[in-house]
Amino acid sequence: MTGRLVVVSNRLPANVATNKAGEPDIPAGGLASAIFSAMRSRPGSLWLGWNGKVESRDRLGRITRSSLQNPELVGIPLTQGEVDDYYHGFCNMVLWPLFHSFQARVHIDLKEEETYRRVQTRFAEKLLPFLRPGDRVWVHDYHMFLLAKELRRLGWAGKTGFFLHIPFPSHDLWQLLPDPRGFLEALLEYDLVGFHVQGYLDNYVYCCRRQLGARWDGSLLSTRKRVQRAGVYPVGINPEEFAPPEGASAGNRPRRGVLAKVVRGRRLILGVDRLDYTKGIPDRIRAYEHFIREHSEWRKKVSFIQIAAPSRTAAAHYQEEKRKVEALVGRVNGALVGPDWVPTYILSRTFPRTTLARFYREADVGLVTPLRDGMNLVAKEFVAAQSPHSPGVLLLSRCAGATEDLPEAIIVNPYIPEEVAEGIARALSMSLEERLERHRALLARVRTHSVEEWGRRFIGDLEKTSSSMTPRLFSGRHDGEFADRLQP
Ligand code: ADQ
Repeated sequence: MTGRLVVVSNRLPANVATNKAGEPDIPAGGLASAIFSAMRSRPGSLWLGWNGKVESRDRLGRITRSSLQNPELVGIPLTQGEVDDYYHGFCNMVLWPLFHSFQARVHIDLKEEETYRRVQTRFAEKLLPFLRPGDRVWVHDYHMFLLAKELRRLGWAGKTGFFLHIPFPSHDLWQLLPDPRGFLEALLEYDLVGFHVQGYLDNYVYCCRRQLGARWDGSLLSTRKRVQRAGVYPVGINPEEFAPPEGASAGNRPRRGVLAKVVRGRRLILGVDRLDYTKGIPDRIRAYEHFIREHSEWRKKVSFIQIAAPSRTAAAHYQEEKRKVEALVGRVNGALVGPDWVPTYILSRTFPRTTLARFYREADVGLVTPLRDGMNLVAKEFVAAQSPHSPGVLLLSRCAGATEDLPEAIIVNPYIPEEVAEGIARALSMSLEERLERHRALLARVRTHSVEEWGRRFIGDLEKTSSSMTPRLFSGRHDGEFADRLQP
């Protein structure tokens, strides 16, 4: 492999410590570890993002640089106004709801869009002096649509890729952006763009055809000015991290774990999500209530535990969602509760990944029913954690990208409580033979589409993009050329 890998995301990974050898000792799992491992094979790599610090305008030059060498973490501060307008504003009030098809939640403020643009200009200016010819830049997610355009404007001609972690919306929704055409032109400045599933790629290609008259040959998008590669890269997990321990009981599902004690040995339905309106937790609770009412044979024999990790807690919609979920759990429990039986529990906290893996293993049913989700890694973690001798059953929303990857789950429409309720009943009474058959197929897919494979394929395809795809008037030839123009 040639060149360093330079990753850019809105936030730097938090709490990265170093081990004795001075290498990053990051918490296992997730995208951060996949990206770190891709960087390790490229000495001198770096990762740039917001370091979580808020500074006044005259102190924005205060970049933080980690003592880590591979990768070095380069942290950029934001002003309070930028946090409000760029992050809480345009990202969380426009892009997040719009791309998840929650049109009625979109609130567009042109001042916030302006700040979104300005933040990316500054990210590009801060990044440029660090770049060397031969570097590969990999930009992540909707916070950074415009970064390649800004880098190109400053003279960067190197290979630059973009991966979108959330759905790409249909054209009907895309055109509600303040500058739909300009945003697509900016996205075309990347040499490679990647999506979780074919449907998002199809939406992107259609938007480019419709707005820019682009042509598509199945892997390359072309306009008069640009040629870009675009593809599908389903993000995965590290299955080893969630796998049951060697020699795990070959018999029944674990009945003595923490959650089994909570539900007093009853059958267990489990939901695990960040608390966000896209995850559909209230709809899920209502569907569970419907299930209990329609299937009285399961009364007192099953309980539902929803683990809801706090997330974006400063946002008003988080507070609203939290109130809604707690009120609903109270109402459902009040209506259904019987002596010695609590139908629903909500645990509002985060857990270490090893604990989550044990929780998944204890559950008879994994209830993963987001109203919209780019991929959904919980579904894959649930599959990886199951005992191969007596696996639990995954119930998965057809509105999650993961459905394309995990078709052997019970697939349900999360907007139809009756359908989710019937799915729960089916999952709880599924024969061991069918559970084993479905689980074998699901696990094979989770193993094949691992997070390592995701990183390898994306970087491999970025390498394949040709520099002739990015004809430039200016292209940097040595370190100093960029560094002279802008100081870090
Ligand atoms: P998220 O919206 O965060 O990610 P998801 O893919 O489900 O959604 O990942 C959530 C992660 O948080 C999982 O790894 C899960 O284990 C962890 N988590 C959830 N609850 C937790 C808890 N209580 N304690 C500890 N950990 C918890 C975005 C997109 C997704 C896409 C990913 C990756 O919205 O659609 O799958 O990026 O691209």
